[in-house]
Amino acid sequence: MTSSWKIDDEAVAAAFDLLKQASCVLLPTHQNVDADSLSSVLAIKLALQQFNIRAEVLVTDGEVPHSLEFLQDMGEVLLYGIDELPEYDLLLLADHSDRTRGGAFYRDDKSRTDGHIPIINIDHHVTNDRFGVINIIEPTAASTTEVLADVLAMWGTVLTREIAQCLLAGIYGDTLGLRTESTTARTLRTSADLVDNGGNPVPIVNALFRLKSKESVMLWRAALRGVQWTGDLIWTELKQKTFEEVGAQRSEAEGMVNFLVGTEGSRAAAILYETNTGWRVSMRSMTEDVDVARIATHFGGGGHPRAAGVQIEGDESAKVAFLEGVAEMIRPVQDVAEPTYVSEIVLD
Ligand SMILES: [Mn+2]
Repeated sequence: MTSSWKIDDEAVAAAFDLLKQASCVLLPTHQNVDADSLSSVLAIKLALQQFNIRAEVLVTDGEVPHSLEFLQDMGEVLLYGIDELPEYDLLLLADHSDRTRGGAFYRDDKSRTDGHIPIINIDHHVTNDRFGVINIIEPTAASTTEVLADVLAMWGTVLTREIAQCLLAGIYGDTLGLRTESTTARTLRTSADLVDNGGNPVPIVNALFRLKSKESVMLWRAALRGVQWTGDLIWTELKQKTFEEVGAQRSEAEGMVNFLVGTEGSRAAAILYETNTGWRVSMRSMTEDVDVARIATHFGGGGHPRAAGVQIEGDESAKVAFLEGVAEMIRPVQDVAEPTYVSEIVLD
């Protein structure tokens, strides 16, 4: 697969000008922070330090998932709701498909991302609605960190071992270790360059894909027990009380949907996390003609063709309506069926 995207160098230069004028840049992660989100903002913070630009990483869920703790060696982060927010005059939202993705940081005061403090938007979601004053969006990039590898180089950043490790972790996170359809020759070349500059895939692969807590395994047991089908959609649900019972974090179930999507006979997979007001749904597809970003957008969410998410508000009937709606949307378009004949001749 070739990938010919080219960064908008005017936008990259304009972003750098704006950053140089800021007294403090706030770098919030998106909610349900993942490796691409946290690595992106850590890499940006490290890069800006080289130019004496003050920047602070804010984990908007208020906690760093266990599997991402290895990234904290790359720099300090502020936890929303625990650490005091700094005075900031510029926001850089990386890996946010829209301005509402900032978790509790956004929900507690929606004016925070209304644009009165200017926003630089760097992302790779095809559904990104270009909410920034400057938008650097590459929808065919495998991760935001893949975009940043180019952006940081264009700013003249020295690619230190720490920055290389952050960028590599983000690429590995969003490509499940260079295994997704979004992984291009360019992604592989960029990853190789990062390894040449001191990036090490081993701790990344271990932390993201191999090591798991006992609690995590018990959570998976509960999720597997609850596997169901609605049409060609394979799905499971995790209740809030299950997380309490097994003592697991929400992020520890994230791999489950990637596991389910490979099930033969399915056309899409979903995991439903119970919330106070409904469900947060994570969806996957491995089928060329099933675009889960389109389905998620239909229900008010967004994402990528193979991985997307949506929030469902309401009671059980809203959940059933959603599942049946998805099942309908993923139904294969029937070829004109050959008439089938029942033979009376029984062949051995
Ligand atoms: Mn991403």
